[in-house]
Amino acid sequence: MKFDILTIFPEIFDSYLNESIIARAISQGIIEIRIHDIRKYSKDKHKKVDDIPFGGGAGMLMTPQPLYDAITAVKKKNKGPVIYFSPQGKTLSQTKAENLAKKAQDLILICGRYEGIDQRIIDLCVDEEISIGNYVLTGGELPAMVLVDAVSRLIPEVLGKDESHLHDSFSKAFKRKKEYPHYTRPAKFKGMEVPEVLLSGHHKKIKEWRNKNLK
Ligand code: 4G3
Repeated sequence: MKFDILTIFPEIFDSYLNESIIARAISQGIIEIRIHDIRKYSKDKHKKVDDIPFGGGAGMLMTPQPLYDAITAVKKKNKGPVIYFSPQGKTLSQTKAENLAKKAQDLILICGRYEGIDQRIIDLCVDEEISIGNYVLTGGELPAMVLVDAVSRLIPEVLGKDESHLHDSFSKAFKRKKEYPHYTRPAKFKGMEVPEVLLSGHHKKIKEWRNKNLK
C-alpha cells in the first residue's frame, strides 16, 4: 500500500518513519510512504505557499497553485483517492481504518497549514475530507501520521504475530467496546496486587473476569 503525503513541513515525518514497526513495514516493502514538499511546486519567485483570505479575516490560507501542481504530479504515480485533513471532515474511526486497510488502495494525503486551503482545491481535487477529532491543530501532518498508523497496523504482515490487532479496543472481537485491564510482572507494585484470578491459571475464570471488567 502506497501513501503519498503532501506537506510544507516534510521533516515532521522523519522520526515517525523511523519508528520500529513502521520502519520494518517499509523495509519489507509492505507499505511505501513518500513525502512531498509542496513548496517545491511553488511558481512564486519567493516560493510562497500562503496568501491572505479574500473577504478579509484573520490568518493565512494555502494558495492553490503549489497544491494543485503537487497533487497533479503525485497523481501520475498514485491512482488512489485524495484525502484532505481538516476539523470539518468526517471523524476517523476504527471501522474507517479497517475499510481503508481492507481495500489496500494507494492514498494521497494532503496536509494543510494556517487556516486551511483554498476551497477550489477541495472542490477540484479532494475525494474525502477527514478529521481525527474535534479539535484544531497547527497542521494536517499529525492527522496524516495518525491515519497512516491506524491503517498500516491493520495490513496483514505489518504487525508481528505477538502484536495482533484482532483483539484491539474497538475491534469486532470486542464488540467495539473497550478492553479489560491488563497487568504484567511484578505481581505486587507499590503495594498494589494483580487480581488473584489472573495469577490462577484458571482460563475459564480469567475469561469471565475479563468479560466482567470490559470498559
Ligand atoms: C484546515 C486537521 C486545516 C482548516 C487539520 C486547520 C485539526 C485537524 C487545518 C483548519 C488541522 C483534525 C490544519 N487541525 N481535527 N489543522 O483532523 O482550520
